[in-house]
Amino acid sequence: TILTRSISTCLARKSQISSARLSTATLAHPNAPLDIHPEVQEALATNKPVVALETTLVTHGFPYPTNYSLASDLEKIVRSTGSVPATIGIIGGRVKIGLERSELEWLADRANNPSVVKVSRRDIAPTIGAQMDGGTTCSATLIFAALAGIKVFATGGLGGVHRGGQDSMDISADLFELTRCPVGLVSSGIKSILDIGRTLEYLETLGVPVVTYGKTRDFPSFFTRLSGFQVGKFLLTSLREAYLIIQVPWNVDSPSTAAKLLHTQWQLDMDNGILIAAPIPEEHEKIGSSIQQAVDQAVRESEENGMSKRGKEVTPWLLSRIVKLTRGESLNSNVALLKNTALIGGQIAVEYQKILS
Ligand code: PSU
Ligand code: MN
Repeated sequence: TILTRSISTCLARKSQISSARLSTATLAHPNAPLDIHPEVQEALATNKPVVALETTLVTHGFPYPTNYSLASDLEKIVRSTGSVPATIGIIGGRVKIGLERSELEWLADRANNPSVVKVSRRDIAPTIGAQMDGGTTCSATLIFAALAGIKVFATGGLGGVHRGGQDSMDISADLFELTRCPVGLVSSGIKSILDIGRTLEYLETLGVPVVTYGKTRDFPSFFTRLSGFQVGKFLLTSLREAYLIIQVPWNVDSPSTAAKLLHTQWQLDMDNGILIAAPIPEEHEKIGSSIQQAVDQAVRESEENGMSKRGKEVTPWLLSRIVKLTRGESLNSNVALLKNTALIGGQIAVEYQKILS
């Protein structure tokens, strides 16, 4: 009991420290170029569930004005679960954790600022130094969520190992960032343009837990629910049952199980994130396979025309090419899977907060 008491004192102290970090005034560097929206600040200070949302999908993923309405809808969905949304981006060289409508509109309408930066970890300080605007990728969003003490982040597709990545070494910074940010990231897996098998191998090497969410044991394939890759060995919801079913991957089937997993990870001081992969809702499954053909075509084209060697431009180019090839159909699916992860993210954040209180 002495041991457990000292662990709980330690944890209590840790949570005090992290809640003390919540307002900008008490950040380790109080003059850092970072603003936490008052609503988010209040939520964090009073232990309300908060869900981080990224803005690369606004600045480089979707066209205007769909991107603006989508981002607002995602915030609404998070709210409907009882969580507070914190959409993260960079405006005029300041990091914003939680955006005003006008700020979101500013980032969304690229006519305002055609030079808006796609910001991953390496781009943060230069973007701020140049006082520019930026949409944060998963990697940058993870960093700022962790800094603010936000434990759940919902997005569509995580970056990963690109096809041919074993030669080009094009591996998204998103993967490594999950090793240093204690955040549960809910996504529909990784983007369809990537190499799923190698991405899972890489995440395994990095020690990032990967779990599927819901009924399927298959790692989702973004536009479709199945990829043929299973991610682990047994079922988390019932260990006993798990031993009876051989070859079933790690899987959680409820917000509370997912929250418990996050809690356990951090209770043991493993300060890395967890990838929670929620497949696209079933009604979008059918169209998914035809979209996947367009994906494969776009990837082939990018190899032929040299786009695949253009660093961070590759992903936005492929995504817009897929929109053209599918006459916009891929956007509908992308919206659907994003709304789904926002909902699940909100629910998990609520359950996580329940465990803490
Ligand atoms: N998924 C989308 N649209 C996007 C992205 C993902 O449907 O724009 C963004 C995410 O922000 C992700 C980034 O972090 O693409 C990965 O880019 P790269 O592959 O260059 O690391
Ligand atoms: Mn890349």
